[in-house]
Amino acid sequence: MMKEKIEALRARFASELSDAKTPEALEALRVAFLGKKSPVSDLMSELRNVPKEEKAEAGQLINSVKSEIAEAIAKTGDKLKAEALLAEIRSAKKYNPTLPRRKKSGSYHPITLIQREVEEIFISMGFTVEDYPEIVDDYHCFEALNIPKHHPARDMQDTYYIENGQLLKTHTSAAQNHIMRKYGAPLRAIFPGRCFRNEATDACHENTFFQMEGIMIDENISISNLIYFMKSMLSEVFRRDINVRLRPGFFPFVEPGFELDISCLICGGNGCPSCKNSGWLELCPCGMIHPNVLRDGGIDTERYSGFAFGLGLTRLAMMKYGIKDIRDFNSGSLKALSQFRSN
Ligand code: FA5
Repeated sequence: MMKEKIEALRARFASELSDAKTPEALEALRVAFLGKKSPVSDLMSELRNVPKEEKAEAGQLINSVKSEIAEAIAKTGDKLKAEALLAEIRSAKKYNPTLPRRKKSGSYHPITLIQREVEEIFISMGFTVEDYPEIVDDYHCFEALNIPKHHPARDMQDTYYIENGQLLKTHTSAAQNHIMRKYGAPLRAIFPGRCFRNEATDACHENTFFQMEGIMIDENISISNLIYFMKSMLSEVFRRDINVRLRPGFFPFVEPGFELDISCLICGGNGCPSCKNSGWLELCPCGMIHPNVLRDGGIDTERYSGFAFGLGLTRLAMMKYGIKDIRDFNSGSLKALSQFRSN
């Protein structure tokens, strides 16, 4: 009788165990089969009524089913824990050794920053921003600027020629003719660009540097307009009083022509390598556009006149950011360049 009850208990436990799929269900099963009021405890109580000669065997059977149940519950508990761990690992984000560990943002080059700043200033004064190639022809770089072949003014810009007769733009003035022809008069435009000259480099001379050209053509344009725009630009860029001087300068494409220098902000005007010990830095030659240049650009010189300037953008960045040596700009040194704003 006892044997049959134990077999029935085994069968019931086996069936209910197979339904226990979670740790909570398993714990409930343990309490139901091994707790104080359970089939096992009932069997223990019934042992009292078993005849004496069968008691020992019946007791062993009850104990062995009790340990079987306890063992099965422990084993199933371990299995459920292992399955839960596996599910957690599978649902976790996959490790990818090729992904960058930390997002590192770059920074803008100081030339980009100064260029954008000056562009904003001129845009607010009604100028458009134009682009022009770095490889140009002789006509645009020189002849259209009143610098014919064999003119001594060509010696001022030691030029890199390429085999097909074209050349690397020595100054942004090379775009003047193209832009005059593109828009006609009246016209207000700036055109920044990289320039190349075969120069011996020092603290304020590079073989590759940036300029920003500007032209304004309209009726009744005079030197006063030129001085007004130059002053406005410099006071916006530096946002403080700086010493400026205007002196006569020769460029075949302007008449009259000027050199606009600023007092060196690296040494306060006392003289240092950045200003070749003069205390002044040549920053922005300018002048009234020569009638020959206007005519070549298709502009009616009876009606219109204009001014042009060629701002040394790299030198302006030196002064603005206190960079003592112009060669730092092209150094590619992340240590130096990453000090500038990243947005
Ligand atoms: C010119 O290039 C003229 N096209 C400027 C101009 C435009 C004059 C319109 C009149 C009217 P210049 O060679 O001086 O001029 O150069 C202009 C500016 O570019 C200089 O004042 C200087 O700030 C900068 N610059 C010239 N050469 C270098 C160089 N090697 N390294 C760095 N900056 C330079």
